[in-house]
Amino acid sequence: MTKLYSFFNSSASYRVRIALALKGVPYETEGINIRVGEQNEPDFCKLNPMGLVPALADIPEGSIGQSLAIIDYLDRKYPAVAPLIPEPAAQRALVLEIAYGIACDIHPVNNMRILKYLSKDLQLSEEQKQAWYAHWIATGLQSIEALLEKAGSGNFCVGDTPSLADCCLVPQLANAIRMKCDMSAYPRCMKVYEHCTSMPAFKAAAPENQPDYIAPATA
Ligand SMILES: N[C@@H](CCC(=O)N[C@@H](CS)C(=O)NCC(=O)O)C(=O)O
Repeated sequence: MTKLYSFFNSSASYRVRIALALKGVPYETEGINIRVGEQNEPDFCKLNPMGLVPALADIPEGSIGQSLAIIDYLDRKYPAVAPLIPEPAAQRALVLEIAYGIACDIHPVNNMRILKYLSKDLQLSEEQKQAWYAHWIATGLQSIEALLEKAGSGNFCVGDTPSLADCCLVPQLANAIRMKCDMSAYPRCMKVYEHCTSMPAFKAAAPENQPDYIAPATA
């Protein structure tokens, strides 16, 4: 069976889990605990040489890394169910503009290895690291809010059905909310978030519903 190498709290993994659930593709989860460095193990790096989750494996083509490449693969492989990347040029461009804005411009600067580098190598304090995180979230989400306005968003980023843009937006917002960022300036983003997270496919993909979920320490 198809395997998804995933970490419950990884937003890039969460994007792919949403796509798999929307398309109804059965798969097994292989938990990769990025907190203890399992993403850098040689066996995993054979599946994804970037040393980052997710990776899709046990498919006829071998394995695929990069969440957007995986979702594009799924969309080509299962085009009849829940199409995620529209064909018409204008709609497609809007969906990709939002998805790339999140995956290429917002997510990378707040990835775990970057935050670890800020703390361990550059010796930034917890407050400084939090300020870095909140700054790039605010900068990025302002732009995404403007893109949603351009797209005329409602329950979804673009159009009346979920797309790759929603697969990217929901996990990014979940991270920002978990990190206690102020979301009041992004009503369009939050409307999409509230609607999508009420849908069964998005619920199935949520971090707390994953087999490798680790509850936060209470203290
Ligand atoms: N562009 C990659 C990003 C993947 C990525 O950054 N994954 C994170 C979790 S969301 C990760 O594996 N982090 C491990 C680390 O920072 O060492 C994708 O879309 O798949």
